[in-house]
Amino acid sequence: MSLTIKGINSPVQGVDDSSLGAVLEAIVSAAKLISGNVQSGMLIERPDPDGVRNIHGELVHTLDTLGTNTFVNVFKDSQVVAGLVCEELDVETFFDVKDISESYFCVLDPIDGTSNADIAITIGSIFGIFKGTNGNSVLDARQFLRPAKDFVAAGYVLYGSSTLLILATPLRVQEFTLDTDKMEFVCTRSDISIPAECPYYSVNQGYDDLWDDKIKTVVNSIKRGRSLRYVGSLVSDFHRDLIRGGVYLYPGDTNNPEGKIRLLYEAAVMSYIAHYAGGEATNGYTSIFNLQPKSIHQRTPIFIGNSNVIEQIESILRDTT
Ligand code: AHM
Ligand code: MG
Repeated sequence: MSLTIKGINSPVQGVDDSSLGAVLEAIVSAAKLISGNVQSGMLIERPDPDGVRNIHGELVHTLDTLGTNTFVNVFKDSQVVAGLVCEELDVETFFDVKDISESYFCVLDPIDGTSNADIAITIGSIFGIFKGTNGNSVLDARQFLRPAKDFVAAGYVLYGSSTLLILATPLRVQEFTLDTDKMEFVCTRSDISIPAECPYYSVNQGYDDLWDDKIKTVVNSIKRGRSLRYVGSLVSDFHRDLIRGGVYLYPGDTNNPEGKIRLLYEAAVMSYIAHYAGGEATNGYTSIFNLQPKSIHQRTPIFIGNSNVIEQIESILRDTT
């Protein structure tokens, strides 16, 4: 079960549907374009504090707009992506396709961590892919309000000192690195599983005054014997945990009871990757892999990484009064 995807130099394992292959080709071509934009850094990314804000109240950066437009264009051209939910677009977007019964629905954070873009720190694009339900002909939010376990594939692109594509399917989690001479992705890790060790934890410790006692107990308990690493781009922090072992926490607090991370196009995607790499993700009480979203831009608290540490967190939250 493998398929040749334009832009990737070896057949991709876990994919044998040509329409899904076309979705991945669209993502690969967007990744290459955005990688070039990200490399330009401050030549194009000049945040304007008085600029437009998105539905989440966050400043829209030049790269957010470029990233969104790039994905919208490749998905539209693909003729196989029938719909998109995107962090930067208030409502669902639908596209014409060749054959609605062979089409897919994507969720997307086009550029995660844009507040790091003007300081040359790693950022990324996060995507999840659903096969349509109800014969695909229903064109509304129902196509997207599904748990992570329904994705047929999901992943992210990391724009750092190199550009990486992480692609998870139920068969395996693979890593591809962009060869910038040939402008094609090369498989660099063919079957990723989160290591048994968990040397790192990541959390924005600056919010500790806003946490309730349960969260303080969780953080105090899991930080023992571990090094703190916090990039402030979920893709970067999660990628370290995927390859080296670690846990990422973004709990709710008094200002944001549901935290900051969006369920559909951030937490669910990462939970899917973690799941097929042997890890876990929870909102503290329920597995995010199985969590049914209620709205497209819903937020969720998230604790994700090594499964034994996630179980420890759930047990602290269950038992602490
Ligand atoms: P974004 O998708 O709008 O960039 O926001 C999500 C980002 C995550 O990548 C990161 O982990 C988090 O926000 C950092 O938030 P904070 O600055 O509150 O720690
Ligand atoms: Mg994000």
